[in-house]
Amino acid sequence: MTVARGLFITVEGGEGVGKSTNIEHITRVLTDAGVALLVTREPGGTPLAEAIRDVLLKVRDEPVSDITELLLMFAARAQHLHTVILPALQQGTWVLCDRFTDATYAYQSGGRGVNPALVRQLEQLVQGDLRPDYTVLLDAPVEIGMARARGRGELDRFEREQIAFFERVRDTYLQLARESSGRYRVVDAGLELERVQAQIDTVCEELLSCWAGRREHEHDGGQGGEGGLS
Ligand code: Z5A
Repeated sequence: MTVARGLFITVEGGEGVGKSTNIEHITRVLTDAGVALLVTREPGGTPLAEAIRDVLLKVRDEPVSDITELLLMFAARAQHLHTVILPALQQGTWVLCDRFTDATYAYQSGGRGVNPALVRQLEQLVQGDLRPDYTVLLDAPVEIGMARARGRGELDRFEREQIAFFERVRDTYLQLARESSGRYRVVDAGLELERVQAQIDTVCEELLSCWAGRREHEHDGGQGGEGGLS
C-alpha cells in the first residue's frame, strides 16, 4: 500500500500575532488525535538554515540589500525543504511550519517592494510544484501585534521596521488569502487567546476530517499520494 503524503500546513501572519503560541495549540490538538507531526519554522529548521536565520535577523550597520535578503530567505528554504520538509512529507508525516514562502511575498515583496515575479521565479526554482496544502493566517491589527511582540525585549532587524511596513505586510497576506481562498483559513488573532483558539479548533477539525477521508481512501485501495484538501 502506498503511504499518503503528509499534509503540509503553514502558519502565517505579521509580527507578534501569536504564531508560536497557536502552533503549540495546533500541535497539541493534532498529536492528541494521533497525527505524526513535524513542527518546524522558517527561516530555519536545519542547522545551516538556522545559521542563515541568525544572519538575517541580526541588527547591523551595513545596509542589507532587498535582493540579498530575498536570496538568503530562499537559500535557507532550499536547505530546509530538501533535507527536512520533503523527506517528512514523503514518509506520511504532517509538517506544520511557522512561516513559508507566503512570508516572502508578504515581507520581501509587500514590505520591501521586491517585484513579486522575482519571488515567483525563485519559488518555482526551489520548490517546483510543492505548495502548502493548508495555510492558517493569523490576522490582527498591526498595533496589536507590535504591542505583543514589543513586550519581549531586544528587537531584531525586522522588528525595527516602521508601522507602514507592517501594514503593507498585512495587506499582502490578506490579498494572498483572497487569491488562494481554497487553502487559506483566516483567523481573527486580535481577540483574546481563548477565542482565537476556538477558531483554531474549528480549523483542526477540518484538517482531521480531511485526514480521516484520506485514510479511508487508502484502505479502499486508493493511492492517496497527492496531498491537498480536496
Ligand atoms: N521573514 C521574512 O521576511 N521572509 C520570509 O520568507 C520569512 C520570514 C520566512 C522572523 O520570523 C522574521 O523573518 C519575521 C519575518 C521574516 N520578522 N518579523 N517581524 P518569526 O516568525 O520568527 O518572527 P515574528 O513574526 O516576529 O514571530 P514571533 O516574534 O515569534 O511572534 P508570534 O509567534 O507571532 O507571536 P507569539 O510569540 O506567539 O506571541 C507574542 C506575544 O503575544 C506572547 O507574549 C504571547 O503570549 C502573546 N499572545 C499571543 N496571542 C495572544 C492573544 N490572543 N492575546 C493576548 N496575547 C497574546
